[in-house]
Amino acid sequence: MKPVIALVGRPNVGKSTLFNRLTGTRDALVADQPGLTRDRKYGEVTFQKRSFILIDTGGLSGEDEGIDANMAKQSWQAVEEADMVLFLVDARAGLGAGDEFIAKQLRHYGKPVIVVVNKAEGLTPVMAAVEFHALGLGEPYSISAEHGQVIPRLIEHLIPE
Ligand SMILES: Nc1nc2c(ncn2[C@@H]2O[C@H](COP(=O)(O)OP(=O)(O)O)[C@@H](O)[C@H]2O)c(=O)[nH]1
Ligand SMILES: [Mg+2]
Repeated sequence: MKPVIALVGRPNVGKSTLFNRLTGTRDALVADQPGLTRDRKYGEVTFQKRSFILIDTGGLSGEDEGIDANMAKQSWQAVEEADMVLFLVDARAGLGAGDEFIAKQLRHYGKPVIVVVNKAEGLTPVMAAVEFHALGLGEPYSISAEHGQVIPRLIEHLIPE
C-alpha cells in the first residue's frame, strides 16, 4: 500500500499550491485503497521510485467553529487517515497562535509530523525556519511551493529510499 501523507495548516499558507505542484494535474485513483474516503482531495505523487498519496485539506484557523467546523473536521479526518503529516506554516506571516493550536492538536495523534516552512524563497532556510522550532515538532524544513526548486529534496526527505 502506498503511504498516505496529509497536508495541514492555517488557511493561505500554501497547502493547495504545494499539493498542485506535487501532484501535477493527476487526480489520484484511490478507490481501491482501504481506509480512504472520497470526501477529501487526494492526489497521487510519483517521483523517481517513490509513490505516495497526498491529501489536501481546507485549513485550520484555530477557532474552527461555525462554517469552519466542517473544514476542521475534514482536516483532522485526513490526519487520521495519514501515515505522516506535513504541517505547513508561512515564513512570511511568521509563527502565530493558530500554528501553536494546530501543533498542540497534532500531538494527540502521535503521527510523524514534519513542519514545512513555506514561502521561504529569498530567505536562507535556517532563518526561515528559526522561529518554528518553538512548535516542538522537530527540525522545520524550508521550501517554496510556488518556486518549487526544493520540492524534490522534500520528497527525498519524506520517503528515504
Ligand atoms: N511568496 C509565496 N507565496 C506562495 C507560496 N506558496 C503559495 N503562495 C501563495 O499563498 C497564497 C495561498 O496559497 P494556497 O495554496 O491557496 O494556500 P492554502 O489556503 O494553504 O491552500 C496564494 O496567493 C499563493 O500564491 C510560496 O512558496 N511563496
Ligand atoms: Mg487550499
